[in-house]
Amino acid sequence: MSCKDKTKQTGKFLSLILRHSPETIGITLDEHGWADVSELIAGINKTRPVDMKLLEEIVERDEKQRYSFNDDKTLIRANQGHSVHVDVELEERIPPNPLWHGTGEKFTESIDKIGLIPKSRLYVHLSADKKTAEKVGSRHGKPVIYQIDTEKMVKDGHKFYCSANGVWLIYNVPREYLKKT
Ligand code: HQG
Repeated sequence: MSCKDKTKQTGKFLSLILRHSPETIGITLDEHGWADVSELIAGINKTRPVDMKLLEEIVERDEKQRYSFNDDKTLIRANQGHSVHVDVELEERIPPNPLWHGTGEKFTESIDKIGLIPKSRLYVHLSADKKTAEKVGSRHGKPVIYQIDTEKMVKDGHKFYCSANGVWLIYNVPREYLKKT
C-alpha cells in the first residue's frame, strides 16, 4: 500500500472513531468531543500502525480540515459530522445567502414532504458553494441540489452554525425554504 493510501485509510478510520464510534477502539470522547491523543494512538494501534507523526500528517493534510488538536496536542476532535452527542462549541453565525445542500435522488420524495433532517448526524450539513454540494450529493447516487433561502430562515429565527472547518450546520430545514435546482 502506498504511503498516501495508508494516510487516507487511517484518516477514514479516525473519522469513524471521532465522529461515530469511539468504543470501536475502547476510548471515550469528552462532552466537547475531545479524545485523549495517547489513548487514541494506543487504541488505533490495536488494529493498524499509527504514531504521532502520522496523526499530525492526517490532521494537517486532510483536504477538508476535518480534525483539530488542542493547543498542546494532547487532545484531538473532529470539527463536525458527528452522530455521537457532543458539543463541539460551534459558532452561531449569519450565513451567506443562499446555501446549498446536495443529496441523492432517492431521498427527494421524503425531503420534499418534510424538509431536510439530520438523520443519523447531529446537524444537516450545508455548503457555501453549489459545486461542493454536488460532490456531497453524488455520495448518495444521482445528485440533486437544493438551494436554501437562508435570508428568510434567519428572519424567521432559525439558527445557523459554522464549524471550525467552514461547514454550515443547522438542526433542520423546513421544506418552505428549499428550492430544487
Ligand atoms: C438526506 C461528508 C430523506 C440528506 C459530506 C443526505 C458532508 C433526507 C442523507 C457531510 C432527509 C444523510 C454530511 C429526509 C435529509 N428524508 N433523506 N427528510 N433529510 N436527508 O451522509 O449531508 O467527508 O448523513 O440529504 O461532505 O450527505 O464525511 O449527510 O443525503 O459535508 O467529512 O439524508 O459528510 O463529509 O447523509 O453529508 P449524511 P450528508 P465528510
